This record gives sequence, C-alpha cells and structure tokens, in this order.
Amino acid sequence: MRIDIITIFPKMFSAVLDESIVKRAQAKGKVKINVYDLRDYTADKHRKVDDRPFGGGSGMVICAEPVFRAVKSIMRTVRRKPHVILLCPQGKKLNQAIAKKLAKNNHLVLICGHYEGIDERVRQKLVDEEISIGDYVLTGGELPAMVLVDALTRLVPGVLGDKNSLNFESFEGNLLEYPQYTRPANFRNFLVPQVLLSGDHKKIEAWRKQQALKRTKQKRPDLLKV
Ligand code: 9D3
Repeated sequence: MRIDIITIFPKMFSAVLDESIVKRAQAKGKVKINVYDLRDYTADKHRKVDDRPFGGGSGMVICAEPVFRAVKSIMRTVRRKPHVILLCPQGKKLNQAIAKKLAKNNHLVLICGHYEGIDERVRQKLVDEEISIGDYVLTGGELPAMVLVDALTRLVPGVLGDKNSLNFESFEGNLLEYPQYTRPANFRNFLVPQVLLSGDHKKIEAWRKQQALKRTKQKRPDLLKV
C-alpha cells in the first residue's frame, strides 16, 4: 500500500513514520509513505500557501493552486487514480469499519486540512472522501492523518506478526480486552487471579470471555448495542 501525505508541516510526521510498527512496515516494503511539503508546490517567490478569504473574515485560507499541483504531480507518477482523502472536521468519523475499507486501497493521497480552512475547489475537484477522527477541535489534519496511517498500516497483510494477528480481533468481536497480568504473581501483596495460574486453559478462556463482557458492559455499553 502506498500513502502520500500533503501537508504544510512535513516535519511532524517523522515522529510516527520513523518509529515502531509503521517504521517496520516500511522497512519490510509493506507500505510506502511519502510526505510532501505543500510549500514545494507553490509558484510564487514567497512560497505562499494561503491567502485572505474572499468575502472577508478573519484568518487565512489554503490556496487551491499548490494543492492541485501537489496532487497532479503525484498522479503523474502512477497509472491508476489514487483515492484522495481530505482530513477535515466535516468528514465521516473514522471507525474500524471505515479503516478496513480504506485499507483495501492500493494507493491513498491524504490532504491535511487546516484550522484556517481550504479553498472549496479542492473539495469539489480533487477529493473523493472526507474523514474526521472525532468531534473535538484540533489545529490541523496532520495528527488525524497519522492516526489514519497507523490504523491502516496494521491492517496491511504481513505487517503484524502472527502473535498480534487480526484473526484474534475478529474472533473476540466488539469486546474490550480482558485484564492482563505478568510476573510477579504477587506484586506488593496484590495477587494475580488464581485461575490464570491454574494451567486450565478451558477455564482461563471462559474467565477471560466473562471478564471482557463484564468490562464492556461497565465501560462501553454502546459497543454491545446494535
Ligand atoms: C470550528 C470552525 N472552524 C475553525 C474556524 C473549523 C475548523 C476547521 C479546521 C476547526 C478545526 C480545524 C482543524 N482540524 C482539522 O483539520 C481536522 C480535524 C479536527 O479538528 N478534529 C477531528 N478530526 C479532524 S481531521 C482534520
């Protein structure tokens, strides 16, 4: 899977792309993530990416021109048209079902929106889908783009080892995780539940299911409805 990200803050991305599972997925050739600085696609000598809004009002608006140039430049390098996503608060709220659907794409282009807003013609002419990551106000689409990259990368076949594999997830369904413990069995007189030390795998599995269900009822009853 290839993901191209267009942003005015390219440096923000190294924090996520150069660490952990996303880094390993790239090293293994499972995903290729490119970050493009919108400023590199301006045509004026001041490398201006935004301008004052027509009709007045406070703040600035990201210009259509550099965004068009960036997307077109990406498209020139491929035969098939990529799926273009704008990260913005008006978008569809990201969830695991949407992540799974997006993970089927071979090539995504992510455009990071900004607090100041983006020229509407970008939406009309370039964008296939708008995605938000939730109902709270951020300063831009950069963190949401990283959230999306993280959520999608782990869904690409071969990225996760068998250990944390996805089969397990679908098997468990919409439940929260059961309580987990590691050594020591006695930590400052807080003891690990006896059943986990019993070696009885049937009993352990039943206990974990029951705990997961109890937790979900308590903390996230909304996951059990539908
Ligand atoms: C509330 C009115 N607006 C500001 C003048 C709208 C606004 C536009 C852009 C508010 C924040 C932003 C910046 N955020 C994003 O670009 C964004 C975002 C978010 O803020 N929350 C959750 N998901 C996303 S995806 C992109």
